[in-house]
Amino acid sequence: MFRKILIANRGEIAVRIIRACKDLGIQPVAVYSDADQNSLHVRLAGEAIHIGASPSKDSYLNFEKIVDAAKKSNCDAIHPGYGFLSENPDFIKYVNDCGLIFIGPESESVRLMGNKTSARNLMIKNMVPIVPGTKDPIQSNEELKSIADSIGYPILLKATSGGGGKGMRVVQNESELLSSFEMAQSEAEKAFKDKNVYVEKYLSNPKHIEVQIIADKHGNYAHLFERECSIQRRHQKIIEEAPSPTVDEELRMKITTAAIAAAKACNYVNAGTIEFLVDKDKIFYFLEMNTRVQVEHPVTELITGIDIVREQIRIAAGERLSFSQDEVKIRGASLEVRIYAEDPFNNFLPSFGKISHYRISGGFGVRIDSGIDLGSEVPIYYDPILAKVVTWGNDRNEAINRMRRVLREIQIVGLVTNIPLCLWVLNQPEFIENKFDTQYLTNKFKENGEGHWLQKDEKILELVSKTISFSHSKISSNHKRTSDSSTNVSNWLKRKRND
Ligand code: MV4
Repeated sequence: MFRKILIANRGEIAVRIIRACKDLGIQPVAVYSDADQNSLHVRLAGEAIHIGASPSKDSYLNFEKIVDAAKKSNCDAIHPGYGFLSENPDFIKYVNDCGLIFIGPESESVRLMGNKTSARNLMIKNMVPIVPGTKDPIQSNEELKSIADSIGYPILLKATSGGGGKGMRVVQNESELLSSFEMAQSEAEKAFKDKNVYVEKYLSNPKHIEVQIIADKHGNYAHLFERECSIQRRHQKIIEEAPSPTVDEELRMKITTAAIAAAKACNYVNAGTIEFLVDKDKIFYFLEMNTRVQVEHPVTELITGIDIVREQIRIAAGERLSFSQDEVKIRGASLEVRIYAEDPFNNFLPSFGKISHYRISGGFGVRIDSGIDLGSEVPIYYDPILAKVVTWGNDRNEAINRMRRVLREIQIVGLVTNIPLCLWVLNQPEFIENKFDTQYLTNKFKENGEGHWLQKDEKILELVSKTISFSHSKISSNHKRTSDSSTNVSNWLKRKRND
């Protein structure tokens, strides 16, 4: 087993991995940028190495600085977490060439799955259903026209090197086709330095359901069932759950079998996720594979009792899966809410600053993976996720009820958070009755006017208990009053425009 592991990440996922290391008796080593000097992950690691300036490209995205830190601290392996360098095949190769172990899949699996058309072709070969569309990037306007006609509108143009919703464009009819094609290509070129675009049939109102898989270096594969991730806004997931209330035994059998086939197809090792779109008739289609540990992995851990990060580390060290497929059972239901430093009352404007009051929740069936603490400064440079609140219940209703209780107990002052929005969703009949899909929040926002829709909802004021409305009004006034946070917001807007 490893003696020391370098965690090439920050925030709540760095904390999560540090804890798994400690539980295994491994010494965790943190890295941090200027902005993260006093952050929770640094304080919990015991040993931490400064790797550069606050912008990610100068620190968390810098290959050399991260590998140098690992060597300097005598680490055996690097855990990348999610985001940053976690799905960069060149980084994996660099780590290996430097004599270190990357806790994740092989570079080649990541490269293969990162290219959406090569992933689709691999799925076809392995009998995994994909969304109808092209096998290869589009070469000409004429080709595009005839393909669009044969698939039928609406179609979706997707960047071959894209993923996670970047570089997609819906085309409703032929009149928009060529201009959309040009725009999609130039967006793809800008974002991924690859202008290739391919075509899929556009599925309206799909559900997003994904399967957690895990494999060791000895050829053992297992799935850990599915997660439902349809409650999202602009490709940012907000609430996830396991199991999916949509998935019955028949669909579960089919979709998990397909997920294992997808993982085997790219010789996958370590933890990964196969994303599917599921339509009203419960027909499922492979969308893409995430070759990393995901934000929402805890809901799977709570229903299976398997520590996914612990398994990741053991697998990278050459050990076998600590369980077999038939030992994995679903027990109860789990819900995760992502707490973001964003103002749902004001167009989701990011909120930055110092946490001046912090009360977290707890109790039976509650897990909180937080990257912040009283006194933490939330910097502008990174993802606005602060913490994840995860509940377990004997059934979905119990998990939802518990989540409502927990969100009302939490107090975060000094920043604006999306907690009121999460509470609102948890009380919508569509959510409770599983009548939602990936378009649910978008449609709700359209109906109510994005930005100020929550304020128009009388019930939310009642629902968001005294505590939260107190925190919120206090936070909003602080937020507007301090010159610091307005400077922060204008800096953030500048950075956004430069991106
Ligand atoms: C789609 C789709 C409809 N039809 N593909 C968005 C993220 C990226 N991974 C793929 N995405 C989608 N692909 C076809 N052919 C709708 C989406 C989509 C979506 C998917 C998953 C979760 C949330 C979503 C929100 C909007 C659109």
